[in-house]
Amino acid sequence: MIELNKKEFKENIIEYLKLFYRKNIDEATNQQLFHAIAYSLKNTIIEQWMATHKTYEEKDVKTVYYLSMEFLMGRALGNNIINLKAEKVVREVLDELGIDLEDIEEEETDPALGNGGLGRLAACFLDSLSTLGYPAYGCGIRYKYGMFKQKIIDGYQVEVPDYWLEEGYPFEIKRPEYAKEVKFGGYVRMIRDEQGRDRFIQENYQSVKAVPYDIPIVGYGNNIVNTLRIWDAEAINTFNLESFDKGDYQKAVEQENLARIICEVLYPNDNHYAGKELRLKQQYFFVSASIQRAVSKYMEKHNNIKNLPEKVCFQLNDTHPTVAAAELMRILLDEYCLSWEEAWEITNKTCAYTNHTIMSEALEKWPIDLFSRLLPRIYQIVEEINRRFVMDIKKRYPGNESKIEKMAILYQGQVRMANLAIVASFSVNGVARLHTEILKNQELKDFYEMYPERFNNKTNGITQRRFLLHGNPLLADWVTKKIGDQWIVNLPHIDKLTAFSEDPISLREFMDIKYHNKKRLAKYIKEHNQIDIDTNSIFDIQVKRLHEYKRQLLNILHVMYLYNQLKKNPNMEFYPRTFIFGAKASAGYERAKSIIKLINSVGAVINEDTSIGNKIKVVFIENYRVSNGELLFAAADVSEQISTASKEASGTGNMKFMLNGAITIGTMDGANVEIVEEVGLENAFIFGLSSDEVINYEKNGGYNPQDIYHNDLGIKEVLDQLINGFYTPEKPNLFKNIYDSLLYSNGYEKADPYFILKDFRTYEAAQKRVAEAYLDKERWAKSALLNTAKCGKFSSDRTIEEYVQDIWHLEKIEPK
Ligand code: Z57
Repeated sequence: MIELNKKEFKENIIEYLKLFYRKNIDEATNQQLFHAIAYSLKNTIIEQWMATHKTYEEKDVKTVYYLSMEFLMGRALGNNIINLKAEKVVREVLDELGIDLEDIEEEETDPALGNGGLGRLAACFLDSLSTLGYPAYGCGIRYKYGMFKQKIIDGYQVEVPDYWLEEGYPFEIKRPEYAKEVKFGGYVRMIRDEQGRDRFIQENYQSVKAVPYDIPIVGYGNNIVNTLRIWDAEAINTFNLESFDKGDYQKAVEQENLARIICEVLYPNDNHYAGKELRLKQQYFFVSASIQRAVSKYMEKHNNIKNLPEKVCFQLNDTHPTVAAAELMRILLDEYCLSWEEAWEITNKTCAYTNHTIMSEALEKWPIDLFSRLLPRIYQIVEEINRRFVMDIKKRYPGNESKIEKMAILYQGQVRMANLAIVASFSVNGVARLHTEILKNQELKDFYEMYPERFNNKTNGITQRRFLLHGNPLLADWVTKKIGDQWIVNLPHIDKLTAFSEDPISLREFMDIKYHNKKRLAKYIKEHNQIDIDTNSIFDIQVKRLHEYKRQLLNILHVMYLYNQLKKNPNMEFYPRTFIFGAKASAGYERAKSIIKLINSVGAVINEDTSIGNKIKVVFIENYRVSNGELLFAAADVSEQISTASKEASGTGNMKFMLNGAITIGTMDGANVEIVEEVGLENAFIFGLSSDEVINYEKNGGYNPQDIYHNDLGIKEVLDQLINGFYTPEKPNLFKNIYDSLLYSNGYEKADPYFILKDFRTYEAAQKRVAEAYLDKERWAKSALLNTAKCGKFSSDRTIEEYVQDIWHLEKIEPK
């Protein structure tokens, strides 16, 4: 076991401050201290990292390559200290130097190379892979600008570029020796080689140099460090100033430009496909580099490419990296001269695909002209995959044109990436039981019929190391005091807390901790929002990306409804409630941005209205991200998981709240179904249409929200306030778009496509049950505690063990 050495650590901090900044400890800024501390920690990490890779080489291990456009890592310093089990030593040293660790952690900007759930899942998976001792690489893009920073100005979202590398990132290492060339455009020429074989050569292309940067992923206390490898683009040096003709010069400039823009910025869309050419360039860029490198690394140690599947697995995180299958085919066909059948067998045994959504607007369908222009050789290969697949369909379903219509990869001028991913993979998985069932029985029914053995479920999970041990130290210490520290690496152990669920003293302690965390959040809100919130009120929190299907609108309409009630009846029984929202809207998603403005407008009115005696507050957390998420989960009483049933593939925020002892108010959607199964219906507040009901309505053309509007005065009053200037007197029309979306269909959408009015009254009733339940403090405490106790299933450690068992078949490396 390589451990952090106290004396060296302290000396290194002092040394680095001099070396990097010409400063003594007492002169250094907190930012400089952060860097010096991070580098000093990296010393130990590097030792473990090298040892890990030595072991991997000696054992000639099988490795999973997790290909993902997004890794939403969050801050590394605190997490690395925890996973190195170095907290005690670090705190001692920093104490001696008069430095506060929390202040230093605040200096790190969140690496936010992801949008939301999908990117954060990738980050949790890396943490679990290292902690469990499985050989893995995360492969992604080193975006220069990550997820934008959100400012709220006059209630509106304003996007500010996130230049996360501004101060340098201490944990990364550039590895120029592993650079790979990636080619775009041009055309394919067939030649006959000396052995008389047909060879395909890409000509007149543009290319960039993909240069990897490695970031260590430290396992918890086990001496194992895996790698997140993110690729940057650099210009290929063809700029020869002495002799260039016009064509070369032009091309050199174009190549430089391509290199400059390709990794410039993360597309800020979550669950939405925009069809931008640059996005496809990003996809092929990091995929080609990653696959080329994985194949070269394999061939350094093995002589037979045909055994690649024994040592390598590519997991495709959604369809975004699906060109991986065609890229691997290209390498096997064009560089290793395998036959199509041989290449296809290898590819099909090496690629596995995870589906994360059934939302049709998220499905990637590239126009063939764009795809074939940018990736001419890859397109040829996709054409051949499609040709053979269509033959298979015809053989299996003679004369059934509709099967081809639904399943072909190339159809009506588009490349359907999900179809390609399924056909090219040996495994297709959904991310929660309900989601996988919907895939099998509805969305991907035809594929399931053809390849039933490929389909499997992997219910998502989260890492308890970040979201409890790091994010909620008070609760973490309490849990450890009660049941020992096994839960840190074996979350199901946390069920031992059940024994305390009837013990009044334990319940008191549990709620005291919650109270402290609420105070911590209240302080943050005071500083950032200048709002005083009542720490005895119910903290009711909805934090996630802003999307109509997630129904932040249902939540805020209900707040408006409660406010109307209170205004009419100021003396009514009402337990004070703080409604907290946090959400980024994709920069081009107008409806989502209107909903943010609505939340802020409602907040501005209600928070100032003294006539309701501060019983309701509405807070919008600016720039919701991993770091402030940790504060929010720890402080929540109520977890809002209210998506339209069938739409949220899994959700993972739901699990983070549960872990921290918040009670879910939610629909039977995604992983909520399994959460309720674990904790019991009596320890959650479930409401709304079932996924079958929603799917049925959708099949039959929706429902008529007008009936509800005209028959329910409470709802009508709220909706009318969207168009009568109640919240924005100077701009009474501001929310007309929202009003219209709830009541009228247009060319694209049905009226109220997310069933907000349909579910309103059952939601309102569930919220009433919340309010009543909170009055019984002990009962509430028991429920909250049981949520923490019953969340063992939702560790990403469990999820990863299932991936390893069913898909990756990796060997566990025991700690040294
Ligand atoms: C994204 O964050 C998710 C799905 C997508 O297709 C894209 Br693009 C982005 C989310 C789902 O919406 C969540 O329900 C799920 O928990 C998460 O992916 C991780 O699987």
